[in-house]
Amino acid sequence: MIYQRSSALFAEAKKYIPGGVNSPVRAFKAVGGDPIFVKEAKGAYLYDEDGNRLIDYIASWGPLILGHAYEPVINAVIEKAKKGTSFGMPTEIETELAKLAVSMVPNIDKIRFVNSGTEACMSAVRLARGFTGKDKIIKFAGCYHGHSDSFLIQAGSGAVTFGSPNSPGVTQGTAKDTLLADYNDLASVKALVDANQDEISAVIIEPVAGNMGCIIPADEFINGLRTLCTQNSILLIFDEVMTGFRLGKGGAQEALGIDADILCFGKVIGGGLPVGAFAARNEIMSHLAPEGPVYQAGTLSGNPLAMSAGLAMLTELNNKPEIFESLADKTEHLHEGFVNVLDKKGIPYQINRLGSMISLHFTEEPVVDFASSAKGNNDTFKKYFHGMLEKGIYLPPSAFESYFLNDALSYGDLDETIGALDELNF
Ligand code: KE4
Repeated sequence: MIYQRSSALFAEAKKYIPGGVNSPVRAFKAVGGDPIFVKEAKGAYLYDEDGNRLIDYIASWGPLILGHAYEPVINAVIEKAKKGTSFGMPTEIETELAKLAVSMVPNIDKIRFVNSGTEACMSAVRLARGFTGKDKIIKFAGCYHGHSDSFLIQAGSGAVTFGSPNSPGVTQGTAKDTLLADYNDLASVKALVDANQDEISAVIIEPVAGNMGCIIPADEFINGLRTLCTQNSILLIFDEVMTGFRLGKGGAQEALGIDADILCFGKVIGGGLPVGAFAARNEIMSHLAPEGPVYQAGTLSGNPLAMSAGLAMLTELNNKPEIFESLADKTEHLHEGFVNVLDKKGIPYQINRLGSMISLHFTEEPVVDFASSAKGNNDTFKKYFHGMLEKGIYLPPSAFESYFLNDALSYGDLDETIGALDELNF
């Protein structure tokens, strides 16, 4: 594969944009080398600036669950754009998407749209603090809820690459209200609850983690967490920015059988345009301005173009729930193919998978939390990432990410991916 034009574009970008990217994880810092600049995409394929065709396993980090340039989404955006792009006034399509989302997701009566997953999670925490009157939150090492100050405490995803548990710029005043527990370790949560009686407003969690690779919660952990929160009047916030509308219509709540108090969304809900959202039952959402005192706002929140993409996407998923089964079957096929190849190669590995989320870790021990995820051999991961890229397979450029399959992937694409792994010499 030739990447000359991508490298030239990267050099030019670095003159005007910090690190040449608008989001750090795109910069290949975790795997080395220059990032690939994409020219266009269709279905399961990316076409980069050097004319290479790449089979895509990140789907823009999750949103493009039906593949790139999905006709119903594209047509909806084009038609809406002809009538204007933004008004700063309420529009009917916001209500249409809100009604659809509320009908698909358990335990929510109302939803507020914002412009990113970060905004959704940041606003959900403010709402929880406003509703409970308590300041502290618990998050989990390795979970990533966006780049709001309260969350950049041992965050996952790109924040891990920079090895900065607390990003500079996050004040001690902020950090003190964020308590840190370990994923799949209920005792670590209980210890914090006992030590901070009546001070904790919420626990925020990725119900299926995707920012330390994919990690599935143990039944006793996630059920115990729900019980602990209920017993201590602590709101349970499910950050479903990744899992929402990906694991199924009802996301992780449905997949795990757990009722959350506040839900955060992003990615799929916007169909590839900038949409985040947070949602809850009326008792909680009635505290949000202008109905209640908890302030939150946004110039482009509910933007008609973004709403049209999200409405087209969620309508497809709502009308064709078989898509979720198709995605899960394809992901299982990839998993099985990887197992057959990697067992033959005799290298230590773990694969975690739920629905269309999957990750490969080069380590002996099961990956159940941030510490065990961080034990993965990153040198092996780098060889894997670049070796697969050379064969036209585009994977997340970090071991601390989940793959996101899209339903445009064919079984031929999956077998080509498995074959590429088989040809790698680690
Ligand atoms: P955004 O602000 O990037 O839309 O969403 C933040 C966020 C919140 N919660 C979860 C569970 C998330 O995974 C994310 C964002 N995910 C990363 C990928 N791990 C986005 C990629 C990037 O940072 O460029």
